[in-house]
Amino acid sequence: MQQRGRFITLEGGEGVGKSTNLAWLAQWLTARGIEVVRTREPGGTPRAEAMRELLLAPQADEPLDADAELLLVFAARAQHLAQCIRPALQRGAWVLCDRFTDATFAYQGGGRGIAADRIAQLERFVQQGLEPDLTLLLDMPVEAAQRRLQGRLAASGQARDRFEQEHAAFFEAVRRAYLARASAAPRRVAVIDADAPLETVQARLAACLEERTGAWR
Ligand code: Z5A
Repeated sequence: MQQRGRFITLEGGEGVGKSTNLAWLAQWLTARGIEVVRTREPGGTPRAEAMRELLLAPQADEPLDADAELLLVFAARAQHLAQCIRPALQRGAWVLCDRFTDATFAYQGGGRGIAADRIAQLERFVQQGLEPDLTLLLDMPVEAAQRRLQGRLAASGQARDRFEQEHAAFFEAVRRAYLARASAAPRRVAVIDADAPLETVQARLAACLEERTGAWR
């Protein structure tokens, strides 16, 4: 019988290097003969990407209610799970996802102040027990990550999205919530110090993957 693929998520605040390292991780796994599906949240399918637009677009004349934001995140996740993640895992591919439900506990929980048990109810309802096999949490001080993000925004000419417009206290709360999730689930979540040159971060990721995935293959 075909073995279910593995589900790996990459997490962290903005600017910590998730997108940069996701591409590198996909190459690392592909070079080891693994079929990899790269995806992201919110998004990952055309309909879920449309929900992402609703979540990220700044709209000063009508603030997005925190509960509506939470439900939209999980609506996009339900679609992503049904159309992309579950089918890929079932055929034996490994799914590499830029953010997943830890981001909801960090942003909607830590950042917006929604109680963790309300988020956990939706997690059970939508995921039906599916959770990542491994989560790589890229962690670094908020101020340093913001400098990186500013560099990227200046180079691309992109405007800040609705989350990127938040204040430092919001991002500090997000970081604390992420670290609390890691402490509560150390077997699933590996914290990677991302405040270092890219080659150093990638060496840390490779060492962690060797150790954690060695037993799976
Ligand atoms: N959100 C939510 O609220 N609830 C949820 O459940 C989920 C998401 C799933 C969109 O996510 C928003 O959705 C997000 C939370 C919310 N909020 N925000 N903001 P996103 O993942 O698309 O957005 P993001 O976090 O802003 O991602 P990002 O800006 O693309 O950051 P990143 O991927 O972590 O960083 P990067 O683009 O790879 O790197 C940033 C820059 O630093 C870039 O110029 C790199 O070349 C550079 N870089 C990367 N690594 C290094 C090192 N090691 N040294 C030096 N420079 C580096």
